[in-house]
Amino acid sequence: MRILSALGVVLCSSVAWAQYAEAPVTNGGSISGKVTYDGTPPKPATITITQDPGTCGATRVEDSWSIAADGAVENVVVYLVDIKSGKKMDFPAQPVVDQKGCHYVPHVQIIAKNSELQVKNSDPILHNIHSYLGTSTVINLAEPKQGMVIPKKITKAGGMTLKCDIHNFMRGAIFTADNPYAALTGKDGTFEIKDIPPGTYEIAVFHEVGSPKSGPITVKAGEKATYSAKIK
Ligand SMILES: [Cu+2]
Repeated sequence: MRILSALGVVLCSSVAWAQYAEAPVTNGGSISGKVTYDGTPPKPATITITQDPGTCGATRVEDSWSIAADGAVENVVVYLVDIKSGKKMDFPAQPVVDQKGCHYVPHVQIIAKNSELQVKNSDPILHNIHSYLGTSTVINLAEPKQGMVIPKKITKAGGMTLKCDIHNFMRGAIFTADNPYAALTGKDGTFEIKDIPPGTYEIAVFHEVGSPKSGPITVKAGEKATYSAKIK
């Protein structure tokens, strides 16, 4: 028995080694900053809607970029790539993506790896949500009825883009985090990530259509580090 339990400890710890481990953080640091558009922001196109205009509306302004007058970019995920331990995962246990008025609501969100995403259709028409992690399909669900909710466990980390196979103008994104150090920029392009154990990490940004970007960042105990990125 003793040998078996010792073996169990070895196996478990070798599995856990690769994964994020929760551990108390004392006197952690923070990272805050702002994401802005690099160059002249694109003028969003106005799309004429022919599929289900009664629910979706007759026209739509293309909504992949949300850029303020000063160039601030909303809905950018800023995250630490390589942190192995720290504060508790604190994203919702059952995150929801709703299809409402032919929009993904919320347009972009961060969920925890292995959480059970609740894919909801609030519209009285058929939607077929289709998500891509790079080029591979993760979610592909037809929901023909209003009020349907289908749970889908998301097991791979990274940024997925969302598209609807019925309505080609529907766009959005979901970022699946394997650690809690990820934040979404607000309308003013700013973000803050708190309670980070001191160290040097790789920080990266994900945007549904923008190019990814990353770089090193050093966080000191009890201090505020700054990270600002320009994306396009
Ligand atoms: Cu749709």
